[in-house]
Amino acid sequence: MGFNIHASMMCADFGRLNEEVKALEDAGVDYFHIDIMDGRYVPNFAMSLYDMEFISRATRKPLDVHLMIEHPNNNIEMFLQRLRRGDIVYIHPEAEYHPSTTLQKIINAGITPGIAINPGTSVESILELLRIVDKVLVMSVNPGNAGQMFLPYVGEKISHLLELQKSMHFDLIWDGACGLDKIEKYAPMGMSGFVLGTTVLFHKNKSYAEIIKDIRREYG
Ligand code: S6P
Ligand code: MG
Repeated sequence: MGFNIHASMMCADFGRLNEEVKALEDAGVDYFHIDIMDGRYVPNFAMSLYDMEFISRATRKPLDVHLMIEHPNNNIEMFLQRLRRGDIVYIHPEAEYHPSTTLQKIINAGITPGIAINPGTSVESILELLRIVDKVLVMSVNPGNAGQMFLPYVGEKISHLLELQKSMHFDLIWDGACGLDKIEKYAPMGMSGFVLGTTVLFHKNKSYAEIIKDIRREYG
């Protein structure tokens, strides 16, 4: 089966960010998930360009950068020039007039292109973009915060995307309120990655290494 674990770094302890990165890397996470928020596209501010750059330098693992910003085309170069081949950048199509132009910039920079799909966004409205991207981040909470409740109505859309994935060749990654039940159900169905935040990975009484070892042992 095989799936990737993405650590949601907005949930980490920024007072000891270097140790957090090392502990997560040693625990075996596959990606460092970087939530960038501008206070306009979403009603919150989270990580910055420089947090992203710091983490990129602190690890050899890839980053997946989730841009929750308005009109990323205006300044996407600032992100792209700080990233490496193998890193992923997801944009929100609703935040852009011409999302395909922005995705082309990501591709031209040698970075893996992705889109993030909000709970209220239909697959039909982004169907053409699915032909361009390699990664699709499917949001099961509204974007803007960690620690929210799973929105069950996204279940049907996820099933639809899992079906389309077979003929359109993108990878699906789960973002938001990801619990063990979601990994158990969706990994065997072909979900290729899970963003883990406060629901299972951060602020627990177990170490990152123990949590990730248990997940791999249970779900493959
Ligand atoms: C939400 C953001 C997510 C969260 C993640 C946290 O806007 O895109 O990546 O950081 O969902 O996980 P949890 O388990 O606290 O919901
Ligand atoms: Mg995210």
